[in-house]
Amino acid sequence: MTVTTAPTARYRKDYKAPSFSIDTVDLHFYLDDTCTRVVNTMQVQKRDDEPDLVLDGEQLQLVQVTLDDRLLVAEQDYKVGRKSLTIYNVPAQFSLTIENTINPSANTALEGLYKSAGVFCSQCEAEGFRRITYFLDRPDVLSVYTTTLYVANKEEYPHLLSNGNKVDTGTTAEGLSWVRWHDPYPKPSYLFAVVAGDFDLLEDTYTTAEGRQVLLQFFVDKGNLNKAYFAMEALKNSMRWDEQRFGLSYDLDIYMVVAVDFFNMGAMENKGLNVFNSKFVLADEASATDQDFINVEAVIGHEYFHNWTGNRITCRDWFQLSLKEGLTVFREQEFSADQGMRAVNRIQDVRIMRTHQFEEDAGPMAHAIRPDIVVEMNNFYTVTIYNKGAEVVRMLHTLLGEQTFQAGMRRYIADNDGKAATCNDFLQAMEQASGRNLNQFKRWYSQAGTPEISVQTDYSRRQRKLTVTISQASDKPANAPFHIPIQVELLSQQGEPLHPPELPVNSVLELTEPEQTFTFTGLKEAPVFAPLANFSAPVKCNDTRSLDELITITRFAQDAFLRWDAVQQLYSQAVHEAIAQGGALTLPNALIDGLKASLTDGNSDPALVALLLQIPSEEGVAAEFKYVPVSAIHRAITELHEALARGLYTELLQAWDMHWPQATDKQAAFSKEAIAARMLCNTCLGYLAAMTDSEAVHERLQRQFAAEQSMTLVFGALQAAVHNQHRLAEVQLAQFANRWQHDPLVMDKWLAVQATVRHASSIAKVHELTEHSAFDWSNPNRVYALLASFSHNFAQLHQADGAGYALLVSAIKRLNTANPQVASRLLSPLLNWRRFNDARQGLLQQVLSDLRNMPDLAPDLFEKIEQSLR
Ligand code: 0A1
Ligand code: ZN
Repeated sequence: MTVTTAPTARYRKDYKAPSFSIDTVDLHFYLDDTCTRVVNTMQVQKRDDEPDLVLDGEQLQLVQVTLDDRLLVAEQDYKVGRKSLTIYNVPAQFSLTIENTINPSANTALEGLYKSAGVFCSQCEAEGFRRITYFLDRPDVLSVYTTTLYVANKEEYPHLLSNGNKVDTGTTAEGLSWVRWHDPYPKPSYLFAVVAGDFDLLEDTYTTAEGRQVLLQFFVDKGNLNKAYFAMEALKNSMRWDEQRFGLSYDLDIYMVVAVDFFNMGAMENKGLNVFNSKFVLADEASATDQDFINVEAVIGHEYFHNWTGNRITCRDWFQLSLKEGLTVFREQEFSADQGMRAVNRIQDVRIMRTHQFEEDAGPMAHAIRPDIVVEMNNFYTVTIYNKGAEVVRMLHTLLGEQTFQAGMRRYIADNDGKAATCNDFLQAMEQASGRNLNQFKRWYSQAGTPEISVQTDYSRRQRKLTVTISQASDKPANAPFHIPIQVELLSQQGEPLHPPELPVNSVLELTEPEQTFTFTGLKEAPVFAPLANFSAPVKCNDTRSLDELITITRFAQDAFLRWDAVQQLYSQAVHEAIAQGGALTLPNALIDGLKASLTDGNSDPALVALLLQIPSEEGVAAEFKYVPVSAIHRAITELHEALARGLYTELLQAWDMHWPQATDKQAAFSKEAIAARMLCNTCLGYLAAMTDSEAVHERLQRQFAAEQSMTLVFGALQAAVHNQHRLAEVQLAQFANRWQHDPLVMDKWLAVQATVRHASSIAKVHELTEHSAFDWSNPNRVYALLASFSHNFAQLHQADGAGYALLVSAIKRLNTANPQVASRLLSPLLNWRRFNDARQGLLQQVLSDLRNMPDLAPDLFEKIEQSLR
């Protein structure tokens, strides 16, 4: 966990196949809070002429080692290092038994086996198994596991779980109860899991297309059963969807999901035994928002889809992480989209890319989706590996089309099932299925950075011809040109879609050169050219389109993303002008009129209208600047919010009133229509609450806050009041806390909403809330809700006096040894100091060097700070 010497980097190019295979693993866990005994028997085979077997192990107390029934002697037969166990001169084939102990209660890093909130739970990805026993803890060593769990007190731990099928139970002569599990599928150690605890259990079954009856089990904290039904439905939907769209069925007779309160990440796809952060399982209407429900469905799907893309076909080494994560995020996104809100989902995914991934790609931790160098693997569970990885898979899908892409998937699975594969194996399958050469496309895997495309159009009325010149440039000078699919729309001035003969049927232009020209003929007037429909590539677009063109696109483009994006361009132009001129922000009348029309016409999808009204975040605008003018951005965004609130006041009220009945319709509670109505009501109220003197607003804020049956509406009202510092804020905050103090997941919302107030008072508030009983330093969800939320409150984090930095840094210091993964997540927003003015640069460099000098600096933090300061 901590370092005294600088941790060393590992390089992708140094990959070497393992010298040994471990065919079977027989594990026995004698569970105990502070001294759990692990007995691990492995059947090992030599693969080359390496004399010694070197196993990974960290923070283990070794008891004894036996090789083929011979008790080994320390120093003579083996050596224990700080992070390894070396067995000298082993035979070609042997059985090795290692006995060691671990302390689950002291494990606050939540990696390996830990005990929290009365539950024993493991987390092995990426390199946590080595904190359980000595092993070849790398994803290309696949073994068949048998696991036996022993407990002294069966009443305290009625559920003893591990991967695969339960094969036997019993009681030892000493009175220990035990349960044995066997997983027939060879797997890497990172997919191993054990859980022991007392839970409520929700059961159901699913029959696969192949006729297999699968028992589905959800284990949740006592009293929470009624909050697990939605997740169960989501699981069954995922299983069905994967059969229908990808032709993939589940392969065991049991699928278990355990919801735990202490977890660093979202969830984990352990074979047959998923472990979930409880916030991605538990949901009911009174305590969870629509977005929470949508997230539950997405994460349940994600972990389920890993069974094929991750578990059956795993990664050869951790540099290939995006092989499973990018592909599985793509599958998860398609699953969510197929549930019915495709356009809304796509726009939300693009927002994540633009605000967070572009930022990461422009900072010191920028890495390709298949990185070349890693110090701490836990630092690479990033928006780049996950979300950009999914965008790269999506580009392949765009280039090949659904049918050919699915043929490529079938090929990939046929060739790699049961193996540890590489990103190149995936690309090779796609090449073979499509007959296309993907050599240039492969650069998306090896080159970091965000390409920027520029578009120039030239129309000749005489020739009735449009000439479009598209060029690409990279923010990383060494990059070679990318293969960029650019889906386009051509519109007449009146907004009709145009299909000149040169436009491919799928409307996708392929940019492969630094600059390329495309011509379109038979056009009797200058058309509007709209590139990057559906955000067909993760690139920036240097936009020089006129106001009129943008307005045409907002009104007539077929693609919802293009319409949304054109409005975003208009917001962005207004913000940039206000910043450049230092003056008041103005919005084009045509934009205001268009928004008024969308708010009041009954035909537009209210969810899309809500998204049109969503202005860029301070962070999003900052990402567009090489040098970030913090206070000017803050001022411009505040003005934009107020200008819309004032300019649209009447229509916002009207829209709220129009959608309120649908938003509160009990019959249609979770229909697409009701969700969309609530989205728009919340968005309207988010603006209206800025009109602090309006009685009409006051009344609606109260009415919506009182809509007890729907957390979406209650929290929407609370957020509107708090973020606008409305006079109702304090009383609503108090009432909300009073109503929900028993439910930590709901109190996380209460913490987060206060940490994201765009006002200088938020720093003192966050500080004060760290002392509140709803907060707990040892629980990652609480830390993320309060401190990670604050770390994205851009202008407050970057307060000129350094108070925001001080707040975050003290939290990072506190978590450095207790939970380095969580500490490392909080650090990211501080790394890009080069993009701020001199005073902030100085402050940031100071806090980073301060952290750098901490005794016992965790490798997770070390890697990021070194990258940032070099
Ligand atoms: N594979 C999981 C994510 C995950 C990664 C690491 C973890 O602990 C360090 C936990 C979960 C997923 O993609 O869902
Ligand atoms: Zn995943």
